[in-house]
Amino acid sequence: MTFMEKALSRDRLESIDEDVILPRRQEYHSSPVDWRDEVLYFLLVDRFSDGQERDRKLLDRSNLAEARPDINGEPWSWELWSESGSSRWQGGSLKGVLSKLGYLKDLGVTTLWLSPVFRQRSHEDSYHGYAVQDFLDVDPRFGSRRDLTDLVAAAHNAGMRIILDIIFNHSGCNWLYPQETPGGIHEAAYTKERYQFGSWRDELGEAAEAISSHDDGVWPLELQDKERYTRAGSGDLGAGSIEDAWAEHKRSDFKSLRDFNLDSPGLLSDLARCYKYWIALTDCDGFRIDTLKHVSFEQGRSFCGSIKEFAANLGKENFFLVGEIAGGDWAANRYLDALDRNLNAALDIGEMRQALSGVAKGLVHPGAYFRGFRSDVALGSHRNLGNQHISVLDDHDHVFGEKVRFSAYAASEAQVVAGVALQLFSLGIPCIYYGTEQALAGPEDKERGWLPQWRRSDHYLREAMFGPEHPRPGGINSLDSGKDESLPGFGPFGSSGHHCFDPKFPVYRSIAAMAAVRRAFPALRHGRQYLRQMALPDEKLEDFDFYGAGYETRGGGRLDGQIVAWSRILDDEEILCLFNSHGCRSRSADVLVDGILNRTDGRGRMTVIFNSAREARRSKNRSGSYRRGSKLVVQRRDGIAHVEIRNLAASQVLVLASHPEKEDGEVVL
Ligand SMILES: [Ca+2]
Repeated sequence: MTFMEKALSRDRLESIDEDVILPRRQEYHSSPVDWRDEVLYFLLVDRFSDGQERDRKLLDRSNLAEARPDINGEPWSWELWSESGSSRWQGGSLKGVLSKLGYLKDLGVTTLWLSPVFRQRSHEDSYHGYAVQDFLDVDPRFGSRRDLTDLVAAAHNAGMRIILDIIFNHSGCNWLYPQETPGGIHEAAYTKERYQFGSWRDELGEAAEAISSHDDGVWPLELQDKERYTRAGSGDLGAGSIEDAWAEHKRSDFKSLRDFNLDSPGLLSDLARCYKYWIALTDCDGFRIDTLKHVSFEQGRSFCGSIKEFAANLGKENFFLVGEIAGGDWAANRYLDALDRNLNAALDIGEMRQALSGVAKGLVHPGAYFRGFRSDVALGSHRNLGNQHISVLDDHDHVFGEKVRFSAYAASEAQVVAGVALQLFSLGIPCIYYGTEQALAGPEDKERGWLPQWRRSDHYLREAMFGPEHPRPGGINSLDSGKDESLPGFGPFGSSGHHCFDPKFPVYRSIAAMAAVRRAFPALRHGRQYLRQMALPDEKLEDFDFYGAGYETRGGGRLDGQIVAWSRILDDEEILCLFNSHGCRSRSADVLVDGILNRTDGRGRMTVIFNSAREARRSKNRSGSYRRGSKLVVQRRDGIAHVEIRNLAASQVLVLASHPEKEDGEVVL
């Protein structure tokens, strides 16, 4: 019997010391050689799929009214839709994710990052999964441990990988502070000292005399030691220096989630052992580590090093550890330095996410994004390797900026494609947030202004893509199989009962085509990166500006959405990527290319290997040219090698390669 079969044949595990027996000399799925070859996709398990889409219609975006049914005999209510999304489990599951592997593979995704799957408190609506009650079990609302191992096995069979989202900074709100504690029993006021322990919570969240069932308190047993919690209450999660192991942001509870006192003897290795169990059980390929900024460098290094060694000993030499480090690029940089090789990468959730978004929309200077790769700025030297950062256009938190998806204020679907192009073709490991490929955007424009907490609440980033008719019941009844018929499901664009998995949708098709280009050309994954100078057609060539002269002052000092161009160079191959960052006007430019790699005697050519206007089903292709496989002459004037780009449609993406042909002259793709 394999370790997995033996482990699954056991009932739930109660003790790390007694029950967690780890395997040796078993066969495990090996790691990728280089994570830059992967395309990540992050999904919230509760909000992605329940596997029942065949019983629902595909959402018709031209007739959303049809997808807004009466609720209990009353007309559709936006308030109820919003309430459903903010506070209820919608019913997505691990089996649902498994049912969508084909959809994801065809999109070009190679690695799925799942939101945390571990057991949550029974009575709480923590559908996001970050409030763990049992670190050794899967939440029954998501499925079983068997469902998780089935999912990883199926993903591996399909040539895909799975990253689990883990938390070792805190547990769920599994106990209460004593009555009369300043600030209250749930979120006590922060203290530099330590509060007394109050009481464990029972299955309904009330104070319990003792832990007498699986639903009470916290599991496994080792975490029931009261000394293992910091017990400092809930403070400012940004306060203090990240260098200071005892800073307020490190000692504080994460709002109501209970901070672990990682200095407590044996705790760090117990938590590491829990997560080693999940590697051994599921054969997963990496971890995304939540709230890393809230543990000290030393604790982070120790935990990550221990996980890395364990995985390596199972034959997973390159087990991926990516940190969520709030506090901006500078903080992420410090953790990458301090944890060294024990941490592979950081998520670009700070300034870079906003820069990526702004550049794709033509709202900020392209330097805002591309400067982030320079070695003299925070994270620059790490980014220049491309394997230590994960580019993010949207995620479930948006810790910086408004809590609104990129698509919500995009000028068009083509602009969403341009945003993802910037992710897929620039340095780093791209991570697509679920629903981006369907241009999910929260509610439609005319309803946004008045909706409760619009722009401020993260639930508008978290639509249930599978379009449930109703959410689960609230509180402990969420464990039942029933639905709460008094609320609509939190479907996309303010809908319920209609799903949004459309492989014919233009954005989906364009991303799939771009991912294929990324796969075919190593330079797009491993190449050096250079932002390209350009001149507008009516400018002199000596006006070539590092980021395009047209950016600076046209339109009365405002940015004017010009072409953004950058090259990826690997050995003697140059790939020029460009897009028109203007949301509604066409643009032209002369774009500099490498004058040594490309012949400039009139015989040098660059070949179109991708054109988004050709990929999108309904596009009018106003540029009329740049057919895939067509060639542009590399010109030289006043000593400057360049290609002429004319009439690129709004948000149109173009990729040119210097050597796309095989030996027989046939162009790849
Ligand atoms: Ca902490």
